[in-house]
Amino acid sequence: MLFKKMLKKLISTFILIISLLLQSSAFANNSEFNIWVKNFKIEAIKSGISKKVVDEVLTDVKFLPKVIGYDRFQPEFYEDTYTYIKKRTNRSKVKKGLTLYKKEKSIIDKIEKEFLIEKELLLALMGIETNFGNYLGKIDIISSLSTLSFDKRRSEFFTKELIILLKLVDKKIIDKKILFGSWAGAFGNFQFMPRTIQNYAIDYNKNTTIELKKTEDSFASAANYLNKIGWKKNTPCFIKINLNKSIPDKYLNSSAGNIKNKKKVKYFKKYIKNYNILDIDKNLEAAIITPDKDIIPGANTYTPAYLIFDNYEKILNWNRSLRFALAVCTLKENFKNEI
Ligand SMILES: [Ca+2]
Repeated sequence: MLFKKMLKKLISTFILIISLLLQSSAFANNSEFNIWVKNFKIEAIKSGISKKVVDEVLTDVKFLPKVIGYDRFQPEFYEDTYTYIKKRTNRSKVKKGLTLYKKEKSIIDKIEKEFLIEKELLLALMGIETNFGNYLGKIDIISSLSTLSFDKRRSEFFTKELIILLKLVDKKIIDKKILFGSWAGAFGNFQFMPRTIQNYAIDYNKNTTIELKKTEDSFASAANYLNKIGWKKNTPCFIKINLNKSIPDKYLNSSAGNIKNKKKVKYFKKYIKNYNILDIDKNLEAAIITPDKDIIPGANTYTPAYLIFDNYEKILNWNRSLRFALAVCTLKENFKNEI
C-alpha cells in the first residue's frame, strides 16, 4: 500500500517536472522565435518587399510547435500499394469528382483544350490533393512557414518559400486573407507551395489576383503547371505487369528519388510474363517500379510491378511518391470510363 502511494507520488512529480520543462522550452522557443521574426522582417524588407506588407502579414505570426511535430514525426508506416491506391480512387471519390465536373463543365473543358491537359487528370489531382476542395487545410501558413524557417532542420528552403509568398502578397497577386493550408505551407485546391505559385499559377479570370481556392484559377494553374513540366496528353502513364523472377535487381526501382535503368519496353520482353497482351507501344521508353519492395516488411519483391512512362515521371515532379503517382493515374482512368 505504502509502496503504491510512493509510486503514485513519484509519477505525479515526474509528470510535473516534464510539463515544467516543456513549458520553459516553449518559452525559450517563443522568445527566440520573436527575435527571429524581428531579423526576418529586416531581411524581407531588404529583399524588396514593402515594409507595410511585411508588418501587416507578420503581425500575428506565431510559433507553432505542432508544425515542428509534423515535420519531425511523419509516420514511417507505409500502406502497401494496393491499399493506398484503393483508398484514394474509390467509387465515392469518382462520384464526387463527377458532381464537380458537371457543375463546372464549361470552364474545365475550356481549360483542357487550352492547356492540352486531360480534364480527368485535373480532377484526379484535385481529388487526391484535397478531396475536391474539402480538405484545404486550416493552418495559418504564414505561421507554419515562419516556424519551419525558424527551425534549423530545413530553414533555408522554408525561408525562401516564405519570402516568395510575401512577394506575391506585396504584388497583390495573392490575397493574404486566404493564406490557410497545410502544415508545410501548401494551399488551395491543388496544394501549391509558394514557389509553384510563383512559377506556374495564373490569374485565369483576369481579376488581378490568383485565387487558388476557386475553380477557374486553380484548374488553369494546375493545367499550366502540368503543361510546362511536359505532361503529354493522350500518352500513357503506367501499365501493370507480371514480372519473371529472372529479372536482375538493378531494373527494379523502389524509390521515387531517382528512376533508373530506362529502356524501350521491348527490351524488357523476356522479364515480363504478360508482355504479349500489353496494350502499349513497345518502342516507348519505360522503367520498372516495384513500390512495395524495400518498404513494406516482408513484401514480395516482384509484385506489384508496373512499367512507367514519361508522364508518370511528371506526376513525380508534382509529388515525389511512387504511390501518389500511381493513385493519380488510376483515378484519372476511373474518370475516363465515366465522362
Ligand atoms: Ca483571378
